[in-house]
Amino acid sequence: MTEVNGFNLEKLVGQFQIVAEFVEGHAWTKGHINDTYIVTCRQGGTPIRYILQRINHHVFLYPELVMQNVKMTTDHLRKKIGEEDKHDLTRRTMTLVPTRGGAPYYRDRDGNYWRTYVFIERVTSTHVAAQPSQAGQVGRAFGLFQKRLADLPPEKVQETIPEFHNGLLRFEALEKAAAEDSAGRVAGAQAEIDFCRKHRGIVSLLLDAQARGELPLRITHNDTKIDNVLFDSDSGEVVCIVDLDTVMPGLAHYDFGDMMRTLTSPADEDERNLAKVNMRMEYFEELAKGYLAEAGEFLNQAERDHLAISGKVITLILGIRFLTDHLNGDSYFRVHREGQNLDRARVQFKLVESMMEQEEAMKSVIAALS
Ligand code: GN1
Ligand code: MG
Repeated sequence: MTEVNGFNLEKLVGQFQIVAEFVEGHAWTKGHINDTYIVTCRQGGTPIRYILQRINHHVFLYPELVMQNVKMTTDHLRKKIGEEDKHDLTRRTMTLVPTRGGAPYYRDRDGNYWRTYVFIERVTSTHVAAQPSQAGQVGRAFGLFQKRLADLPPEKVQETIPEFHNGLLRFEALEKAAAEDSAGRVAGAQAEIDFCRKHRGIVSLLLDAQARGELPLRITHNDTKIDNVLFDSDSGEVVCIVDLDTVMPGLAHYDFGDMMRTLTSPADEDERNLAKVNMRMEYFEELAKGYLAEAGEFLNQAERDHLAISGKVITLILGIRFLTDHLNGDSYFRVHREGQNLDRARVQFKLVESMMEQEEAMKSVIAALS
């Protein structure tokens, strides 16, 4: 199709430095925030695919800054990865296609921000780890990601969504949504709201340690769910880390915690059968081993000591965010059915419980690896 969701994809890709004829494009609907299209063009008789994305400028209020970060991060990673091995560079890093004028994004007449990436071929993605070794691979990949970005001057990386992982502010937003009850959903979510209130102390554990000066700011990915990792279709090895929109100064724990959330649970983020949701220790062990194999080189002792609790912090914060959005009438996270954000929140809360039950064992795993 040329026209999708009212956007002329042929005209849009024509804004970028693509020397090829447009063949077709279609929507890819998995992300919760941006609109993504897969576009096929033909160059010299060979089909070539691109990712065309419309940045959600209600979530990312300064898309220019997001793109400045993405450009700097991808350039830096390409240089680093290329120094090790030049083979397949446009598969192992995200590659932006500039506009005809050389900019990293195109702004249309309605004020939408568009960008184009080289499509990475022969890869698969998933939202649940298939075996513990896959959790280990992803842990290692994000450890390496942080390590490769460690020499990027933090002050040059913009905080594109300020206070993104500030659990206290997220909690306040939940209380506000509960008080307003704008969508009339509070009565149906009372148990979940109570859960958040009961565990309120968890959301500030990392902030407190940071305030005590124990946890330094690093450049982090901030959205390390397994969905954001591409695996080679043949070998199953990690090929590339994607979704660099939230690369910002942050705590290493934001990345590790979100990996715990998505790599240790056997269930989808919106699974309705909560009996399926739990933190699996053998996945955690491999994840920790893989991550520390790279990040162990730069983490300080306090950072290591807080790894085991980072999962419950990040998972609770995300649960609070899903619940808040449910109460607000689903204005932030895209939903495909009614109640999906409440289901997502419930999964997170079940995982938090499972992580709390196994906390001592997780701490022992980390201690043994340090
Ligand atoms: C959102 O859009 P996507 O899927 O990359 C969200 C993350 C959440 C994630 C949960 C900018 O990411 O923070 O962890 O959903 N991104 C933003 O699946 O809010
Ligand atoms: Mg994201």
